[in-house]
Amino acid sequence: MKHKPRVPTPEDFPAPSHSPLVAARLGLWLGVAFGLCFVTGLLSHYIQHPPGWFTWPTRPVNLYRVTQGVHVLSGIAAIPLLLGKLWSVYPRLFVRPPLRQPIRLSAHILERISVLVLVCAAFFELVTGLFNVAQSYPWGFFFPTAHYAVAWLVVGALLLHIAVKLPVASAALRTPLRREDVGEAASTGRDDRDSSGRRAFLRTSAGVAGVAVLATAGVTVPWLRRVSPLAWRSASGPQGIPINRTAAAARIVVPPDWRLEIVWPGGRGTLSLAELTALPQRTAELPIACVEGWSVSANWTGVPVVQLLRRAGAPTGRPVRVSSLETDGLYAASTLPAAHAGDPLTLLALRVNGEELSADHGYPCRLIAPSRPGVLQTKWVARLEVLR
Ligand SMILES: Nc1nc2c(c(=O)[nH]1)N[C@H]1C(S)=C(S)[C@@H](COP(=O)(O)O)O[C@H]1N2
Ligand SMILES: [Mo]
Repeated sequence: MKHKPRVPTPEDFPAPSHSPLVAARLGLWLGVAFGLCFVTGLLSHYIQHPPGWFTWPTRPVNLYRVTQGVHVLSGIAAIPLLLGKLWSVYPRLFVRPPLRQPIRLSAHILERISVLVLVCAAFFELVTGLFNVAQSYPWGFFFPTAHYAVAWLVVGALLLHIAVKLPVASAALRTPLRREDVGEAASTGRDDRDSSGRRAFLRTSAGVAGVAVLATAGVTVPWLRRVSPLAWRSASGPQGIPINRTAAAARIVVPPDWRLEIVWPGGRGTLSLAELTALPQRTAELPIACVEGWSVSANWTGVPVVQLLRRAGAPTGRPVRVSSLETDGLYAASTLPAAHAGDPLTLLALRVNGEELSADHGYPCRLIAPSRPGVLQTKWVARLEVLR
């Protein structure tokens, strides 16, 4: 028998996974994953670029470690869920709206454009996020800015998509997987086959997302380290902590006459390393929690920043700018908000896990503060400046 070539219609894709019952459930899971990813990403952005109204608590000490772990792992879970969802709905690309109703046609085209924006933006976020976690930047733009801007595009397009699909999706979610029509009488053999096909597809999608999370969660959940073959960072760096930027890469040379400089409006003081070491020390277990999702706890020993300021006669209760010996580099300095600067667990650390800080971990001293992104835990500190 000869067929004339023709454009397919959705009826040409009979697999049970191409069902609104499947698409709506995957959409719901994906919505939860994207929602978690967006909220935790927004928090991370605000912590690094705080608007005036924003404050981030210093306790629990692992708070940022948890929110950023959720950010990266929900993004990883979203990758297989998004692929499954696209598989489930792609036959709808071949829906042909009636051409004779121009209003419906233009609404249809607008809706399709918003879906295109959603899919492209979502892929952009997931792929750039994955590359960032792998510390690979095969592109010309600055990752944090682009990743943040496109996140808003995803949220906008997603809200529009949810609004448009709400009637269909909520009906589909209320329909049990076994029947296509709620009012249907006794199920036929074909229904049974379809329903087990739909279940199998959903189970596989959830399973793949679960395995992806387990295979990577060891980067931040210590008791999962042994079951996470794809964890991109572990506790195996020098002194038990990975290093993102080495002293050599940052071209750090500690001058033999290194002194810590403390500056405030109307005053200035300095301390030698011997003087710092002679001050009362505090030891605390605090995590390094990188924005890339990896995190490791360690025992840090040093002088609380608030004690240093008091001793120098500088005012407290204000933000403090922490600068390093690095002359360039994006992370050469960071600002402690007033709450973090005043927290007794915010240390200028001299030792980690009982040893003097190695050059790569920030010798002669580094900042380590509770509930703070790794990128703001400045190494090779040279200067503290109390801001107004
Ligand atoms: N001066 C300086 N401090 C820095 C960085 C840097 O590039 N320069 N990198 C930061 C980042 S991104 C992280 S995750 C932590 C890593 O700390 P570690 O090398 O002790 O593990 O240091 C932070 N402190
Ligand atoms: Mo980092």
